[in-house]
Amino acid sequence: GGASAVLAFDLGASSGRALIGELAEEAGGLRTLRVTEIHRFSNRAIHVGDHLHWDTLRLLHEMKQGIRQAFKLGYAPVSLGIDTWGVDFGLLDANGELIGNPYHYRDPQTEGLIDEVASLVGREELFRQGGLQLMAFNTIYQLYAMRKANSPKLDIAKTLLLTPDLLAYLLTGVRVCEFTMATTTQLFHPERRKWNTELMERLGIPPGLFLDPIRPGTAIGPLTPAVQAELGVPPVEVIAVGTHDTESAVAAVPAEDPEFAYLVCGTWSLLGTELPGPHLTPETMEAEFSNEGGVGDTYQLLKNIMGLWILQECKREWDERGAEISFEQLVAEAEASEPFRSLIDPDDSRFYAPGGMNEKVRSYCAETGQAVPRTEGETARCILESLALRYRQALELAEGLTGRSFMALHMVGGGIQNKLLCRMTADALNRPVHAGPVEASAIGNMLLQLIALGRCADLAEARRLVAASFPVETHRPSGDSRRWNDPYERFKKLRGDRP
Ligand code: LFR
Repeated sequence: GGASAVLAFDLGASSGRALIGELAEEAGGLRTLRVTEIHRFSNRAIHVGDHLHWDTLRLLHEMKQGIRQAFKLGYAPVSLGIDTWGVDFGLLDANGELIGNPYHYRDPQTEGLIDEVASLVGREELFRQGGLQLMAFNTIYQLYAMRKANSPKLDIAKTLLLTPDLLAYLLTGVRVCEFTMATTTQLFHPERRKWNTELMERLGIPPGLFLDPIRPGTAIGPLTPAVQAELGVPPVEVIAVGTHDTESAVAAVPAEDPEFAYLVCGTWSLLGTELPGPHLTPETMEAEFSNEGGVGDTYQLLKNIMGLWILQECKREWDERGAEISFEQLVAEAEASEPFRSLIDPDDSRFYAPGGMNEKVRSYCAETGQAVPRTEGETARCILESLALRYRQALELAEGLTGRSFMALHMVGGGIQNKLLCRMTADALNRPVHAGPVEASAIGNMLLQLIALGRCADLAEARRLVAASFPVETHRPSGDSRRWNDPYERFKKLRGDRP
């Protein structure tokens, strides 16, 4: 019923969606969550001069359409939550106005800055004080790039708001900083659980920009009177959920075993396990794992893997050339192609920037003395097998770091619609893959709203609700997983024994 509906905005790098969640009482007192998508919109990176930006105002507009639609359809949500990708931000001036257009994390401005900042601070220190895999898009490097460019924006900025907090601010007028996103900046000290002001000062990043983090599941405030009037809706409460999409997705993993392994599968692949606190050993740094703050007082020890981005970019090129190959057809052609003909290292830095992806895959294969993919099917097969092998490596690393042994892998997110990838992963790992739910980020977003509203007790109860509400498909290893062993050795050689 309408009284218990919540609205989730889940924004990804290529699209955003608005979904309604409704708690239903089933016979026998069992409660389930019903999810309905009510609005979907594209989100595109926009090149402007030398920079790559997000179209933030467009996103705000589409979110307003989503709110309007929720009421038009009669759901009357009591609250809404927003989750997005990590690391990106907007700056507000002294009058509370947005300064310029937020940068996209794939903007080339941060190229080479990992090494430059490491030479100032030291790699070990950076890891110990930030907890993250050193990735060029981390907020720390974006701000350092702006400082190096003498960006006047940085001089007039009063407040930094990470993307979900920025969008919430544009709807409510209230400025907050939600914890899970704060931990993606590399400027938040995982042990002290405080902003790392010394590090900011060393890099010329103004510490005054950062607000004290609030816990996921905290109410921010109602829609502003102006937004209410514009949309003709009542004062819906905006709640800070686990606003980093990865953390929302992990919250929605329907695992019974608390020491489960997961793979959040979308544009990026995040493979990891849940811990009560950060894991900041030298081995973790060597293995290039991140410690990201999660919901429910957790830390997520995870590896960030390039993910389906490579295939999405190849497909975008094929579409632009008019190849008109559907996703299903592509997967079918991949399946029909020769196995293990060529492999790539999905985390090779050449695959990071948008554009020319087919050529990048071909040149990678040629340079490493392998057969060059000739068709869409062969290219897709190469990418998917390489991802499955990378997942195996990451899972083994996670076991080594934590001493846990994982009997299975939970896969969630849009990427699991690619069943070939799920099956390949089960074979590569020689362990069952439990796939579901697809809408994990949006569901996790709703769960934190339900917790904030007192409709759900805690994370454990929330996960039981997911298990009761959404199907999980188990992909078992096909039986001849051994044929993945030689390719795995080949794959590790390609990576030159890097973790
Ligand atoms: C996934 C994700 C990852 C983050 C990447 C860039 O959508 O949020 O967790 O590393 O996007 O922000």
